[in-house]
Amino acid sequence: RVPEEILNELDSAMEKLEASPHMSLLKKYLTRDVFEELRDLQTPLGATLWDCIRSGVINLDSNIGVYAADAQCYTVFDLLFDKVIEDYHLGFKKISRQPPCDWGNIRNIGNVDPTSTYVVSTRVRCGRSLDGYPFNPKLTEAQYKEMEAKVSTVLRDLKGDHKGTYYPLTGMAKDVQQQLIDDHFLFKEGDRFLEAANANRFWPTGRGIFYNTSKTFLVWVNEEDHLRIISMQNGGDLCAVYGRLVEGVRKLEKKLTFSRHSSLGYLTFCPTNLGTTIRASVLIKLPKLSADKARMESVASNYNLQVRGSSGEHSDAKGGLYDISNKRRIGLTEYEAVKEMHDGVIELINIEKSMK
Ligand code: ADP
Ligand code: CIR
Repeated sequence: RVPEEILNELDSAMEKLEASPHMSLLKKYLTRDVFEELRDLQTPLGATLWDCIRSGVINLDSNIGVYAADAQCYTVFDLLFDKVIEDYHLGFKKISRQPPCDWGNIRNIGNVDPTSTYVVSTRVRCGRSLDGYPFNPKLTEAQYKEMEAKVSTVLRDLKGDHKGTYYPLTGMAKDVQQQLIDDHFLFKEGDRFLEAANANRFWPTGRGIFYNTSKTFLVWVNEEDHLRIISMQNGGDLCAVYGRLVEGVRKLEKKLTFSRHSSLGYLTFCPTNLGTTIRASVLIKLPKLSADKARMESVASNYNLQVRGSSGEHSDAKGGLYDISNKRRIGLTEYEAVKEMHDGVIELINIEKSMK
């Protein structure tokens, strides 16, 4: 049974949401009917609706507002999650199935800006969860340590292009950490959405970053997801960036088992990352198009692209530098997700060139 104090939290959460002027996907889809259906449910690990919605209730200005406290939440609280997934991923329905992993023919992906006029850098990341472990809110301190030991051992063994060093966050000098964040390599600290989701418990225990000497292949350990696998470099050579990511993931898959759901694909903490978990992005300057931010956002959305600020999600675009990426991650293949960014960014550049 869901404890009385959690039910009380849920009842006041619902009132708070109903009074809120912000339209998160949580507010949009947690209708009274859905709320009544889900209020008294919990997963086998004991996760409640409150665990899933607390981030969006504490941060009423959330875009999405929900996280899955454990993998079972996607099933137990499906009345809420399915709607959020369908809305965010532009039409992935409950009856849809994520196709099998398909990286496609990497050589068909080109440079999005061959003259290096607009694109400053290119990055492709994916998320992975380790089979047998819950998501952040349900992990114990001992599990964080165990997972870090397991993953860092595998990472330290990587060869070739992916050979590198693992740096735990525990004991990292503050200035070193800040420089890595400023240079776009490391996750930020104290994200209020993750904090309210109960995802920062025992911080910095078990968290860390791995990278090769050129900082073109990186792995985040135990931030929002168990693993975030990243490939990035300056310029617009998406083929090189994507190829390095695919090879890196293939090497890691040989040593680690990742959780995959029969219809949702690779499982992640946030429903926006399910499926391929791919976010392919460029940091780009489009001075004419971005003079009207609303117009740029609407043009980008025509190509299923999302616009973020220059330091990632919920940040500002400093110096006119924007982060433009594929929005959908589920309901298409890995190759198609990357191609969506590739084709859309080429179109945006063409529009910029045609503007007076
Ligand atoms: P995520 O990509 O994992 O969803 P964020 O939006 O917080 O998370 O971005 C993480 C970091 O990656 C930020 O520092 C962001 O500026 C950086 N980043 C994203 N895209 C690029 C890119 N194309 N080139 C360089 N850095 C990038
Ligand atoms: C929010 O709801 O705004 C945060 N919890 C972040 C959600 C992830 N957003 C996204 O667009 N990928």
